[in-house]
Amino acid sequence: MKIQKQQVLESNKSSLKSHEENFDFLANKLSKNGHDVKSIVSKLSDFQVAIPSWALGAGGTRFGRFSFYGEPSTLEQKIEDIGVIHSLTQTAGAVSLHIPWDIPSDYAAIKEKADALNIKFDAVNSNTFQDQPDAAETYKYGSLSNLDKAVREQAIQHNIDVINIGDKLGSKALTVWLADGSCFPGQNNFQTAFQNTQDSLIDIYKALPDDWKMLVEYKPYEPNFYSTVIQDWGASLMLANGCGDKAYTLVDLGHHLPNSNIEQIVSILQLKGKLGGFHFNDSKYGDDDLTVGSIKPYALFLIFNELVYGMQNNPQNPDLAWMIDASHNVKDPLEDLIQSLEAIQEAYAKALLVDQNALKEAQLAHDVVKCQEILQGAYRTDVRPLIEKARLNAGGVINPISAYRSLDVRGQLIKERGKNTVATGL
Ligand code: LRH
Ligand code: MN
Ligand code: MN
Repeated sequence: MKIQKQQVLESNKSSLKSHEENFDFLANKLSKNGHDVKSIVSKLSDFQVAIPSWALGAGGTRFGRFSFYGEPSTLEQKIEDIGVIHSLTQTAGAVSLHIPWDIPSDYAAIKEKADALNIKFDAVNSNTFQDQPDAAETYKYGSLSNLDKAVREQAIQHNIDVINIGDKLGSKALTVWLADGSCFPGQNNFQTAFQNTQDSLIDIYKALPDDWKMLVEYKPYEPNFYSTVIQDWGASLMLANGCGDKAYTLVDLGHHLPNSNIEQIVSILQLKGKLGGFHFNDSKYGDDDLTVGSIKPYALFLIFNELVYGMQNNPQNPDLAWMIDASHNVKDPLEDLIQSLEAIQEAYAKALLVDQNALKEAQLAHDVVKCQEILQGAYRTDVRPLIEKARLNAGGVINPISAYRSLDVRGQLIKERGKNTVATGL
């Protein structure tokens, strides 16, 4: 399944006029208020988010999984699906692979396929949270933190193998997320587990090519429910600092205890030049991995407000690896990803509307009401015409969900792949 240019043009025909009217109205208003609309639209067009290979099939929970049919079962098919999303949205120009779920059998063929669809290989993810069928050692009691040297060595070697796989594809970052921790008090010595993890990460870091980054992801709980070795940004930052300049903290929106001030976390990490990557999702309770912006869109906007501030004011922080880390049971996964991309673009566009100079002045005057007015004024703006324009300029469709439906993408995928497909991964 490949979306043709002609289909994109066809799909835009009916809504072009009303889009132009809405855009002109908004652009006029924003320009009068001093905004550079052209630059905002071009920033939106440039913004690309990686799609993880595990989000293209129905996710499921440990209680059950309900297939959506026509799901991809090979890496080629996963890249084709991302190609569909990218053709419509022009925002999903990258894939993030999880090894060993997605080891390419033919590197040249995979690269060629991705190139043809304009898809880059973003960060590669290692997996030491599951035992592999042919593995000599088990990760039941941890991987990089394990008390057993042989287990640590196996986990270190796996991460080095992942770097080598990513290198062949053009990836430039390794994301390490560990399930390591304990389920009961006394099970682990916290200091030993942390020190082992640091030493193991340093061994992996030594194998990192010069132009690569290592992204250390944190998460407070699950699958371990008493302690997790890399439980928060502080632990991640300490480990990254212990490795060196190419190691950074990765923030996953779902990996915080309730009510954590995530915007403050990303802000301070950028100040220190140590925010390396970002996993988008939304949640009501824990690491729910729900569609981005579906539960707390204002929180997402506040986070983007800090990210935009950081992108404009913190040259010490590198460009970020953006990725959607969502998956669930009840939606067509491709529609869900399109909705997530839309929510990300929306929060980004609104954050670009925050008048940073006015905000600074209001802060200096201790005008708390004005500060809130400035943020909420941006948040309350309906920015969808800007996002539509950004998509149109880049060659995408005005309304990706309705185009996806009117082109009957899922129906085509079922025709091609059959009903009884099972996506590999989570
Ligand atoms: C862990 C996590 C991590 C994994 C992905 C499958 O909860 O967020 O990023 O790689 O889920
Ligand atoms: Mn994640
Ligand atoms: Mn997660």
